[in-house]
Amino acid sequence: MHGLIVIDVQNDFCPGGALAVPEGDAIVPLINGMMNAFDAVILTQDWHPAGHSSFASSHPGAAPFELIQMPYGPQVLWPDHCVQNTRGAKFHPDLVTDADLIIRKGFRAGIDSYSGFFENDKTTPTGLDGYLRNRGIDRLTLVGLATDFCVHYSAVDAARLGYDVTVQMNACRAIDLDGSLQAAIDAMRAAGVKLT
Ligand code: VGL
Ligand code: ZN
Repeated sequence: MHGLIVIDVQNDFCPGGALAVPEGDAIVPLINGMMNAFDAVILTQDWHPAGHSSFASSHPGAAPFELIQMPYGPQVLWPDHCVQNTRGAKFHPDLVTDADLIIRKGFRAGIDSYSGFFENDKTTPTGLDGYLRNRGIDRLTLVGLATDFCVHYSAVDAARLGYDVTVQMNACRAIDLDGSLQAAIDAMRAAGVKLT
C-alpha cells in the first residue's frame, strides 16, 4: 500500500506568509493532481502555540535564523509562524484537504517537530508510524514544504522506520539556509531515500 504524505503546505510557508518558502505555492496544483494515485493521503500541519520555543521572539536578543542549543540539541530559531488557529497555520486555500488523516506537529511549547514521525528530540513519536502500519502502508511518497527541513526530517525518519521512501522533488520547495538544501539531499540519499 502506497501513501502520499503532503508536508506543511500552509499559508505561512507560501509567498506572503511569515516563513515564506520561495515558490511554495507553485507545488499546490501538482500535489492536488497526484492524490488520486495513492491508497491513502496524509497531510501534516505545523501547529505551534503562541510563544513557541522555536520562535526567535521567545528568546530575548535572538534573531530569526540563528542557531541555539536546546536541551534536545541544536535548534534554528524561526520567525513566528503557523500559530494555532491563525490564517498562517491554515492550509493553502487551493490545496485539496479531504485527506485520510491530518497530523499536527510542533504543538508542545518546549520542543519543535520538523518530522511528521518524531519531534526534534528524535524520540517523542507523533503517532504517524502507528497509523501507517495499522493501515498496511509500506511505501511512501513525500511532497511539500520545506524540502530541507520538514520534508527532509520526515523522509529520513520514514526510511529509518523501514518504509520504502521517495521524495518527489518537483513537488517540494526549499528554504535553503546556508547550504541546507544540499545537506538535506545528501542526508536523504545516505538514508536510502529515493529522490525523483
Ligand atoms: C518548517 C521550519 C519551521 C517546515 C516548519 O515545514 O519545513 N520549517 N517549521
Ligand atoms: Zn514550525
